[in-house]
Amino acid sequence: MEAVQPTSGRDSAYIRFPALSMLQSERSLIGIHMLIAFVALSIGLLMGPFQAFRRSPFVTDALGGQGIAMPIFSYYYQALTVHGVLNALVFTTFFIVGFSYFVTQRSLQRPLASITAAWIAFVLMFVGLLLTGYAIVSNQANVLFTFYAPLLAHWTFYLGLALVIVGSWVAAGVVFATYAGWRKDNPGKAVPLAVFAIVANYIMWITASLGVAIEVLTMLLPLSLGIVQTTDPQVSRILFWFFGHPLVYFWLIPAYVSWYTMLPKQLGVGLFSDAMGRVAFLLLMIFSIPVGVHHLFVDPGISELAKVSHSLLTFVVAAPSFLTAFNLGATIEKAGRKRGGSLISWVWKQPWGNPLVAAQLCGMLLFIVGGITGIMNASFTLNVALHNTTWVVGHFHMTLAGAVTLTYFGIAYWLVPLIRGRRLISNRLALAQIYTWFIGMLMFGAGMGRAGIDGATRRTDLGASGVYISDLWVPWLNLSALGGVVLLISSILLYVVLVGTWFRSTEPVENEAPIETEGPASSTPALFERWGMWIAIIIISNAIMWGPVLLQGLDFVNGFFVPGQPGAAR
Ligand code: HAS
Repeated sequence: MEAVQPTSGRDSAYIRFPALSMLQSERSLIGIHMLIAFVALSIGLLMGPFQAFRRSPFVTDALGGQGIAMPIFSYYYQALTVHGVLNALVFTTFFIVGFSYFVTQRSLQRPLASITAAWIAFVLMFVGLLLTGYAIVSNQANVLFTFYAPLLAHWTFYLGLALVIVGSWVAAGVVFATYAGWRKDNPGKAVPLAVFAIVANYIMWITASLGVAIEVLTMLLPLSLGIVQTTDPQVSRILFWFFGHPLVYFWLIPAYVSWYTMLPKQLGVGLFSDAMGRVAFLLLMIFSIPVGVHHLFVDPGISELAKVSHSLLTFVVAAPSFLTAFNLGATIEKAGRKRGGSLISWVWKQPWGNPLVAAQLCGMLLFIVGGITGIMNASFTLNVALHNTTWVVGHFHMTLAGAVTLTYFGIAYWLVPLIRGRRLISNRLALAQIYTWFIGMLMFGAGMGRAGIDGATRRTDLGASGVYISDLWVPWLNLSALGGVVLLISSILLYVVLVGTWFRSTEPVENEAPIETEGPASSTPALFERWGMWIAIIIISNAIMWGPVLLQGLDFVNGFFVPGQPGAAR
């Protein structure tokens, strides 16, 4: 692996560890994103097990019928907002932006197009985080991470989130400009798959976040400032979920980057099919937005036609993940067979003792469960029964808290040493952390999912009343709490490893980043990188799939989908 050559004056402050091939300027930038991400996660994580304990009949009974108090944040919904916002919005966004810079700079072997713009993006996001944090800590924003109307927060909450989004747009601009520079210098070459995926992710993200930006700027911020006195919750929910579903793929795609482009290197084999990977990323980019009505199946102000068509497209957006399962399954099997595995034994012939690999493989196993439960959610009839039950909580702890977060841990376990220039403090502890997370999340997800089938409600402070509506929930909520204990242990281990690596590790790092710097050996169709054409398709498909929903929400067209019926009932 050759070191990146400085190409301009600003890069002459060259790296302390040339073998690591990361420019010093980028290293600080990426490092600060990781730092903020993991500090935010440390607070967000702590709230998780306590949510589970508070819902557990066993814990409540042991405390004489009083639900356990939440740590730091006394109010249940405040703690739940901290948990959701810090884990699902702050940790992910800072991690993804930092990781995207790393992948782009390192994979394209060139400095970021503008380090100044990247720092401006960081400052915007950080100031946004402080504003949002102020609103939550001062108990003025108990609106959860899905912050649509009619719940209302202090204006600093919305302004903060708007700044985080604008900051992420600037960050996307830096990545696009770096890619454009590479494209100009490398005509006819296919860009490495990792950067292809990052570019697709940001195109999707910018399109999707327009919805929430409009919601915040035209509805929630004016309302919270008292500029307007009323708002329309249905339109607010429509704009939120235009953004809310693609948001989950914004989290997922960086994990896929690791599975597609880094895991094969860590396993010592090539990816089964690079072209199939590109198709999967394009499909995710196009189909992740026009499906969001599946979060609004029980809303009265949405037509049945919109619900059915978004439901059908939700099955389509699962297709790239099926392609991924096939592509990665073949790759992992190849690696297992190379290690002497046969028809079945390739499964345990993987390096399960390597925390970087184990994190990703365990993440994949959880994603099988998360994927199946997601497809069940997409079915209208099942959704009506499961929506707003703890089943959905089980689903997203298998996907986001399971597959995605475990993979981010696997990435952090090589990226933090690389940034610090020191080896991971202990492979054993890291491994214990990964497996406890895997087991704890399985227990938690199984408990939540099963209780949800029996109708256990999500987003309700069961511990406050000490009353459990159904005895059927009891064993499953207790199982979730047990999962919470295991996850608490895992979280402590995570910070022992990360903080220990940062401050106590003394051995210089030896490993290279597991990242490709070349495109595929075989040629891929130039069509794949015709971004203008894909963006046009995204605009047209969303105009078709969301336009009528929004018009109906705005009451421009009464009964657009159901002629003769009155407009949205609110
Ligand atoms: Fe979801 C609700 C449908 C994926 C996150 N989802 C949520 C919410 C969150 C979330 C946070 O249709 C709740 C939001 C809220 O608070 O209200 N979801 C889906 C579908 C998919 C899906 C169809 N979701 C995700 C991902 C998430 C995520 C990814 C986060 C990262 N979801 C829904 C629906 C709702 C919903 C409804 C609304 C529910 C309601 O009523 O409120 C699909 O994309 C899933 C496709 C995945 C697969 C699995 C592929 C498996 C792979 C692993 C391969 C394994 C290998 C084995 C190779 C088809 C790729 C390796 C071998 C070894 C030896 C290890």
